[in-house]
Amino acid sequence: KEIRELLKDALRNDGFKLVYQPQINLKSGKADTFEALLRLKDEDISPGEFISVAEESNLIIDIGRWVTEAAIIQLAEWQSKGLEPKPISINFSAKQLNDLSYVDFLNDKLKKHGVTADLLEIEITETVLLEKKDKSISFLNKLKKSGVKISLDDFGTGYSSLSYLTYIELDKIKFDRSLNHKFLQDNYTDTMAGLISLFHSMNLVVVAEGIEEKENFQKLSDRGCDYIQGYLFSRPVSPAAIEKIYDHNF
Ligand code: G
Ligand code: G
Ligand code: MN
Ligand code: NA
Repeated sequence: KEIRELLKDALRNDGFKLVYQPQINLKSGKADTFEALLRLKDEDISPGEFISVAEESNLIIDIGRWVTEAAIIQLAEWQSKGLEPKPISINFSAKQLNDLSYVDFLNDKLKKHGVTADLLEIEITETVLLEKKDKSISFLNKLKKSGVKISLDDFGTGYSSLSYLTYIELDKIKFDRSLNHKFLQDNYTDTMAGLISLFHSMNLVVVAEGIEEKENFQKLSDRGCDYIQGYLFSRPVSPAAIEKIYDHNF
């Protein structure tokens, strides 16, 4: 079957699930945000593959809404179990800027499930900021006004113009794995420290993604990085597995 058909089936028949990867707060040593990553329940197709099909076919609009509500339901479930509230972040494709009632949808679902907006983070990439500038900025400002947090994902992989950092109020910046690998080599650790303090001066929380080695974790920690997300601490795992490490000291 074509991937597009599998995605349509999954939307109709509850065929998607979310797995979660913790971001470790280096001050507390605990997980305090969980990134939701989409999976097909019954198919062994990587998200790298099916997300691009979803984007090309516009199915990403409905899928993006499914992800949004599923994350909100998860927040409500953890809340009802008495767990300390910790945010979930979700990924947002540039194509979803065409979903003009997305912010209304999001606000409705937060209300319906009794979840406050500050527990949801939306991860955007540079392409979201580059495409159709005026329209996307007003979309993002409306999103921001609803109270959700906005983070810039995959920093260091694109053009990384800094001017767009002034268009909208971002809360977090996530350094891509490839950037971390380059700048954690011995000759560039000062550059890494400088980048982190540059973003701190803009009141952004800095997350380093894709950290697999203890040595790199230590370097980032010494240079003032706020959060680390990577296989060193945890792969993306099921909600049940997240509950087991919810308050764990990493
Ligand atoms: O864990 P991983 O292999 O899941 O993710 C591969 C890629 O797919 C990443 O770039 C990630 O941002 C993207 N991705 C995962 N889940 C989602 C989602 O729910 N929505 C969007 N737009 N992208 C996602
Ligand atoms: O594009 P985005 O940053 O949303 O994608 C997150 C992707 O990075 C997911 O596919 C996730 O599984 C993957 N990832 C998270 N931590 C690590 C890591 O330590 N190493 C590698 N190779 N991939 C990681
Ligand atoms: Mn992401
Ligand atoms: Na990334």
